[in-house]
Amino acid sequence: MSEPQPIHLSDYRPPAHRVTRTELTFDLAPGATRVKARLHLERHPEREAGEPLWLDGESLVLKSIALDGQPLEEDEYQQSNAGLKVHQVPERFILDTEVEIAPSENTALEGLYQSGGMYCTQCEAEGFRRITFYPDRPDVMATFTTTVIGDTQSEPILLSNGNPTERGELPNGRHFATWEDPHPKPCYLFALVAGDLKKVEDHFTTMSGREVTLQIWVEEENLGKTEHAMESLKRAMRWDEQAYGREYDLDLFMIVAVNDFNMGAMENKGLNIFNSAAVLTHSRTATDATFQRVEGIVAHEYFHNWSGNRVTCRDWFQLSLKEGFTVFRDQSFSADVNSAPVKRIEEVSFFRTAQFAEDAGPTAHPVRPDQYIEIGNFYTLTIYEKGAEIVRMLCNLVGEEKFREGSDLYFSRFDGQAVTIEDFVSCMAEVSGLDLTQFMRWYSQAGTPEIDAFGEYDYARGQYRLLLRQRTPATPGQSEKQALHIPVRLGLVGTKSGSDLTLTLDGESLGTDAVIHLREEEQEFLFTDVEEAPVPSLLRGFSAPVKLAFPYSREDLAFLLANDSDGFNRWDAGQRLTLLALDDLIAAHRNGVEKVMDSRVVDAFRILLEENSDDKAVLAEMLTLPSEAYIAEQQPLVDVDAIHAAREFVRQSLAHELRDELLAVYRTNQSDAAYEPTPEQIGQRALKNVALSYLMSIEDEEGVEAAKAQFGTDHNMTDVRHALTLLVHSSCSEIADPALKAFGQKWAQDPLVMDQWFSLQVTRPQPDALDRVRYLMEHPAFSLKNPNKVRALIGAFANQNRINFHRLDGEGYRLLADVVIKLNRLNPEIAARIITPLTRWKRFDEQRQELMKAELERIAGEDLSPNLYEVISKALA
Ligand code: 0A1
Ligand code: ZN
Repeated sequence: MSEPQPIHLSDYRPPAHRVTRTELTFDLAPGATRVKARLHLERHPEREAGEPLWLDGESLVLKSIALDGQPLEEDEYQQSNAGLKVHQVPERFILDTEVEIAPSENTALEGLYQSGGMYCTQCEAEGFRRITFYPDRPDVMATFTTTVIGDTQSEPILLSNGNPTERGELPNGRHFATWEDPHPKPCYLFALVAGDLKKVEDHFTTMSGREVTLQIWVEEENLGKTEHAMESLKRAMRWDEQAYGREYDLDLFMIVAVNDFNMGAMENKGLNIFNSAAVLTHSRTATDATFQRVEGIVAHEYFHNWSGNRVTCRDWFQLSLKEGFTVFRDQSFSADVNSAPVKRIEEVSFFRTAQFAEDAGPTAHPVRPDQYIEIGNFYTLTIYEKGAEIVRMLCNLVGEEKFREGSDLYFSRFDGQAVTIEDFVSCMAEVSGLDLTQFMRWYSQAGTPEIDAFGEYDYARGQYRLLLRQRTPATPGQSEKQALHIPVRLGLVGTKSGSDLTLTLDGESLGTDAVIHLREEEQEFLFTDVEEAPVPSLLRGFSAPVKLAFPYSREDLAFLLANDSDGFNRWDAGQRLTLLALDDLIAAHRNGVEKVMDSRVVDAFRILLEENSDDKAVLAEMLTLPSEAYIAEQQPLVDVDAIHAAREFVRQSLAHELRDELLAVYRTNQSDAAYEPTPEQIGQRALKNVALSYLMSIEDEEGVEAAKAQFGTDHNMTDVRHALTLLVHSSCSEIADPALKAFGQKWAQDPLVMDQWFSLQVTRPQPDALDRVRYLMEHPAFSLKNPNKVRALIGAFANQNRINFHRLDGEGYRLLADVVIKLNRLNPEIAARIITPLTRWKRFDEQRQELMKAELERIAGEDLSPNLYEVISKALA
């Protein structure tokens, strides 16, 4: 392995020179695009005179370079594979360069590349250096003017950031368009798109009465799939005005859909570029989950216009400054426009499965890392989701009103600047008067804190004593951990009354639902005037991103499931109850003992099914068993087969015991109303489909008929896909095979539906799943060059088909490693992501550990990209 060197937060210095204005001209050609850059530069006031000029640049062929109009001699500058140094420069000057790049060769999808017939860019984090020589760092902010020259025929549409100022014809069938972005921005927010695109247009009037034109640009065949994104955009724009007082600041806002994209979407100023999977929807092609995801991502990217663009990051260690805050903003938006309790359940259930696993693995890192080799590896659940949880805690600590005051202060004080996480938190401290010094440890300390809680009720005194103990396990590079400031929201639910008791702490009445602050390693809270024995409802709403253990009995949990006033904790009580039953079954499976279903779980589920809850989405979540991945997170050593067997046993036992109730729920929630992605309809479909899943787990005759009919009715993709998945995952091949084939033929021309077709096949539990992966990798619709396809086929198999990926012959691991080795050359960013399940090898039994490690070592023998080098060396450390 070659050894790329890490970059450290503690080494930060402002750049020696800054760019105030950037003028770019692109002359597009697939294999030889010419980029001319005119940079208006000056010495940074905090740096001394006489320092050389450094410009980042990778894979660029330099054609010319001139300083203040004078071509530079060869000894006046020095070029390396990382960039270009000009030895002597004046205080203020203009630098002109021209380089050549090859978009058609760019399979990494960073910088300027081609996706299908169109050109597009991805510059975050460090892609701009693959376009031209530039100080490619977020603390250099300039205004941009961009001229794009392309073919009139193949690139009739030429887009960039800001407002269009000029366009015209050129000789040889060429034309040009010029764009001006008046807002100073770092180059990672630069974007260019050119191709044969069609648009859907709408308008938005801002709170101060300005008219903004909204455009969504897509390939012609996708014109019918933009409505939901447009509606989501308008809702997000209004919401940001109302919730944060933030108004849009250009006359034009554009979204472009591209098929080849490494992530979900990108917040480039005025020109958001989206993975087509994160923007296109239609009731016939997209599921409810996709509709909701699109709404959230459209909002996320739009919200970045303030949290990220107007106020940006000083350096990439501060990534969570924009991402954590913006995720919190998009979560709040989604909660406001949908059902808030179900949103919170979905978020937390995902977080506890995936982010906890990251925190427990070899790539665990703080929300603000202090070092990295490749920043592309840090677009993680920790930076995004844990970052959002920290902002949520801040909001709860200072209260909603002060939080708004703090964010107003942050946006006004730092508008147009590149700042740090301290700058953000200090605004919150300033407006609230709170001391957030200890709280800052959340940003610097990696790992998931664990709280052990114990409670004791004293009948005679009417007191409840709650003991909380915190510890954070060691993570790589951080063996010592300090106590965190953990806000624990709680209630005490009276076992007689079934309602929340008044909380009196240190003589002060806190109401029936309050937050206590755990700051020490161990702290005792004594509640007085507690009139009846309570069951504590702890960490309501998941008030802190921690694991909390309390010695609940199954009766306690069934009680909370029935009585807790906090919807989130009701759900969590159900999950905890099921997990206890699963623990017993996992042990039974291991010991070869007969499995017996816990009747308390059956009773609890029966009550849920019979109770006529009006929030069907929440009910659907309550009826959903913890995933295999989440169950695995709870185990000290993961036993893949036992977990699968135990979970299947619970599923089937519930289906047998509650067959009639499930069928009734399925039937009463059938509807032939026209599809709408409303929370009500989505909840109803979710509930009906959960019921159908149970029935199909035992291949109940009427269940199978229902699934077949639901597929055949072909009403909307949510129902069709769900039914098809259940059939393909069952043993009913005589129904599943023709259905699968028909579906594949019908949608052969729609790449986003084909992604679903791939995923649902390779997640089937049958032992032929791996052969199907290999077979489908040869399918004409599959390509290793398209990240969506890699995720749909390889990612789905490795992450969602645990029993087959972890086969004891090691074939699953081998398959993933083969793909990673190919992607190492094609697309290092995707290679370093898709490998994740292999890096978690230490969590498994010895035999699997050996097999996984052997594959990691095989990959390590390759000539590794920095991305993979960083991940593999951590995994093998
Ligand atoms: N800032 C984007 C995420 C993003 C990051 C990197 C990318 O390419 C390497 C693309 C997108 C967001 O938070 O949505
Ligand atoms: Zn973001």
